[in-house]
Amino acid sequence: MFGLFKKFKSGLAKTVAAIAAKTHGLFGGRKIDAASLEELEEALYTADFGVETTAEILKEIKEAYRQDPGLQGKQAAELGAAVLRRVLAGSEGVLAGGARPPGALGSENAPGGRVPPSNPTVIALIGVNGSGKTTTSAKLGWLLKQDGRGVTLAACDTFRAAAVEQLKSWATRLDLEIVASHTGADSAAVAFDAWQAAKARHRDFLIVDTAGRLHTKSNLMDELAKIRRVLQKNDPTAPHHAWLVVDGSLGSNSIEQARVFHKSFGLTGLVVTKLDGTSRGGAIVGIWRELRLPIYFLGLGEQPEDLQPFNAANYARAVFGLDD
Ligand SMILES: Nc1nc2c(ncn2[C@@H]2O[C@H](COP(=O)(O)OP(=O)(O)OP(=O)(O)O)[C@@H](O)[C@H]2O)c(=O)[nH]1
Ligand SMILES: [Mg+2]
Repeated sequence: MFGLFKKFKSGLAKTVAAIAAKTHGLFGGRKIDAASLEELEEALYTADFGVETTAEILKEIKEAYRQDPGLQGKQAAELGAAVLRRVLAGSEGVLAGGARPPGALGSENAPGGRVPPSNPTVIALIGVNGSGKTTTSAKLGWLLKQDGRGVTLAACDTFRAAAVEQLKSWATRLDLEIVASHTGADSAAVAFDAWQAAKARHRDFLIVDTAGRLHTKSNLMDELAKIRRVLQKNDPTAPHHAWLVVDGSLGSNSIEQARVFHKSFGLTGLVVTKLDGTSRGGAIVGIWRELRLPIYFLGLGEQPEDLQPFNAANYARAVFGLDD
């Protein structure tokens, strides 16, 4: 599960166009000057990198330019990418969990020498309506399966008509195991049953899709708390991950959402989706700076393989149009 550089570059193409093509591309043809610096500054603002990060990038490049008036565009892009990496230090979520390696204690009893996990690692995906929870559940299940992990999906959006069908059709398409009930069923009961099924089948991960909800609606936030309580009847440490799925094109709006969800539910990380559809992919940096919640995955398109583990170096180099 490595962040594929080419995916970052193509998925972030609109942001790359705003930063790299307008600035690095332009720099490529000529050396740094006052006009190109101004263009870079404007492009960074427009792409939602935020005041602080933009200032830090400009400061570094201006300093290098002062010392070397022959500074080339590519060198400036390298400096910008290095600043982003520094700012994003610690922002990469690492998904642990799953089966113990063959040869570990008890492995002789396991099929194929693979040690079943004592309990599934539970990932709950939450967020406002339409942020990408259901598609992320499916894509994540597929990604983990590609990585050799056993996965069960829990269709806990029993609220929206057709939500269960949506996840079921993804599960069929990607050949994923799913536990679902009907629209209107108790979502916490589905979570409970899905956990039991995942446990009985020795699955490594249980991915819980939940209904979209406004963070301001307390009754719906209570439903999330109930899902948590019920999961904890099975495993007091569940859910091991509670990720807010945020639409990356919403910029600073998502920061406010995340704050409220974090306060009422206790988030452990983020998935930022729809970055392929926006030229404001710099928002990730602001989100990290403000919230300090690790970013686990980025949604860089609609296909299963477009969900990529967040990799700060890939991200930083991609947006500045550099090679990996
Ligand atoms: N281009 C693009 N589209 C995405 C991405 N992630 C999700 N989408 C699309 O966004 C739309 C909403 O996605 P869902 O997964 O249904 O969102 P949700 O959060 O489950 O929505 P509710 O259950 O209604 O709250 C769908 O059309 C997805 O295909 C992404 O990374 N890139
Ligand atoms: Mg959904």
